[in-house]
Amino acid sequence: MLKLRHTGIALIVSATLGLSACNQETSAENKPSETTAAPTPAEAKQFIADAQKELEKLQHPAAQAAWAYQTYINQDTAAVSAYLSEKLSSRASQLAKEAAKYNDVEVDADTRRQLNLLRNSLVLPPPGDPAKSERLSKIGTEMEGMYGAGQYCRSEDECWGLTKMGSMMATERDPDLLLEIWQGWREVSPPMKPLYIEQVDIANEGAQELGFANLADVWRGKYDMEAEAFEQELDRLWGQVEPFYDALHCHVRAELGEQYGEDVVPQDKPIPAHLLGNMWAQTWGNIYDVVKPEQEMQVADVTAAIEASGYDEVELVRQAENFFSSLGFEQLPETFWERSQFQQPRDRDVVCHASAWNVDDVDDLRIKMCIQKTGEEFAVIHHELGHNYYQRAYNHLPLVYRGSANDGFHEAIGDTVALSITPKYLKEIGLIDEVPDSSNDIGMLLKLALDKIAFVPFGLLVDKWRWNVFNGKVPPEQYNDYWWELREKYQGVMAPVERDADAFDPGAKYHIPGNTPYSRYFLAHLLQFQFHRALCDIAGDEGPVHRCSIYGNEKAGKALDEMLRLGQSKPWQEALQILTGKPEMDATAIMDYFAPLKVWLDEQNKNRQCGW
Ligand code: X8Z
Ligand code: ZN
Repeated sequence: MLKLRHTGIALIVSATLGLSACNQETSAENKPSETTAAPTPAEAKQFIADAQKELEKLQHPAAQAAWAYQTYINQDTAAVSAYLSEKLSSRASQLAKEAAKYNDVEVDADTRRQLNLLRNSLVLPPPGDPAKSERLSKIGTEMEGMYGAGQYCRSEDECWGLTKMGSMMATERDPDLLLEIWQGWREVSPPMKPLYIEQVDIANEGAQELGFANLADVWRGKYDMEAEAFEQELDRLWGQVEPFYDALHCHVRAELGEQYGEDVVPQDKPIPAHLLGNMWAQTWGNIYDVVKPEQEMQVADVTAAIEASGYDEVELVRQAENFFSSLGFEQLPETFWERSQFQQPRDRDVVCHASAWNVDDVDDLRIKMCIQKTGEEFAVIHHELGHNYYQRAYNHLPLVYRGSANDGFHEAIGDTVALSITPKYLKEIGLIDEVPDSSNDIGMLLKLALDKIAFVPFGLLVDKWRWNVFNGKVPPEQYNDYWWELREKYQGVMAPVERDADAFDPGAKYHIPGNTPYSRYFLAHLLQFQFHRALCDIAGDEGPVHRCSIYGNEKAGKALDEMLRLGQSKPWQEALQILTGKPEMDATAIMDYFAPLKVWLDEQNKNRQCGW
């Protein structure tokens, strides 16, 4: 699949890459000749092979241009990137339409899977009309640039970018300052709203030309099951996690009430979104100090350990590479070190949001980050490398199979490895001196749950918002209200101040202007615990799963690689079965991992009024 963006998952074209201009004449040359006879299975096979060959050629320059743009945002890189991405996606869309010609041909299962994947491969399918296709590509590129270059100016000579504001959200505790930053960053998105509305219209038209009801059906149709069934599956999984989330929310709200006063944090309402240590209130680990147990607990402070070690950004990435090497994965190529962006450049705008790329779809692996030397970002480095190792593991497959089993798998691999960054591992690599004994486990579990369990409802609601925007149930005048309705309903988080009529708060989250589907992260947060449990079993670890590290275990590495190598060639259920022995996604793994914490939370919450 084409991997233009982070995970490279999105086949043909990543979202923002739109496309262009293969006009009708050009495409006619490539169309199979019109014959009256029904096409044969052999012709179907030839078609899908040729289609992939052609798209492979188009995607490399498009990915190079997208990389140039995202690491140096200016009008020229924007124009070239939009142009090449349009070439790619318009051709992919034409080929997807042509594939319909083989709908009734009796082909083997593998050919059928490839034809289906081609039809479903675009994130934003462009319509056949070249003007609309071009416009779609330009809009995507423009919104990405608006986000990347976004900043908040609190005065004429003091402007802050997202990196700075993100770290202030994590560490500042003055509620007025936090509110200023929270509101300030959201000034970046109102100008995106007209573009977003237009984009939804055009991409829906493209989806309809491919035979889908709308774009929501394209997005929900990538999971080897019916779109409706997929949505129900997400709700089922959320139902497994919800009681735990409610307990965590209850404890956190009570402690925030103590910290800031109950007039700032009312105890019967959702939590104001600016107090949770993260710009989007999606992970809460940064406020561990506010909500930690009263009883003194030793919890490894990875940020402090990194600071003490003196590691620079590259050394942190080397350390993460070393983990994968210890599992038996081949080292990253020299070009990875030469071409990646590890630090935010001083002299130009870039898209800082972390991503992993395989630019030539073979071995031109890179990450693009603006690394902060914190424990949180150390985990993100592993997350990104997980994408790179996955991309390399499936690079031998036909183009449409170069993706993960489902997109949640891609997002889960690096996180799975990062679950093995245990105190024992940190000691092994010399970052800490002592492994805290198990009487400290509740502290460790609480810190991690603030990231992993707190994230789950956010991971769910982002695409619930988008699906209902795409299918027209939520019209533009309700975009922002509906966003906050979902935030309150699922997360129990509310806007700290009334929102302006022109606010477009979803646009202040990267994946909305970046058009990166988000259900993948919801799935990944559950899958990573399934993978971790399975790998710890394979490694023969007999202790509690939250103390298990697979560092250095080649047997576990081999089992992981076996799944990665399948790419998207088989339904995800099969890939999951290969690693875990079961074909179902299942939240009991994350629940079991944090089980001791649930007992502790219930005890803390005994005399509290929970809920909102
Ligand atoms: O976007 C990402 C990765 C790149 S695929 C850094 N994540 C989501 C986010 O930041 O919102 C990882 C977890 C959720
Ligand atoms: Zn990712």
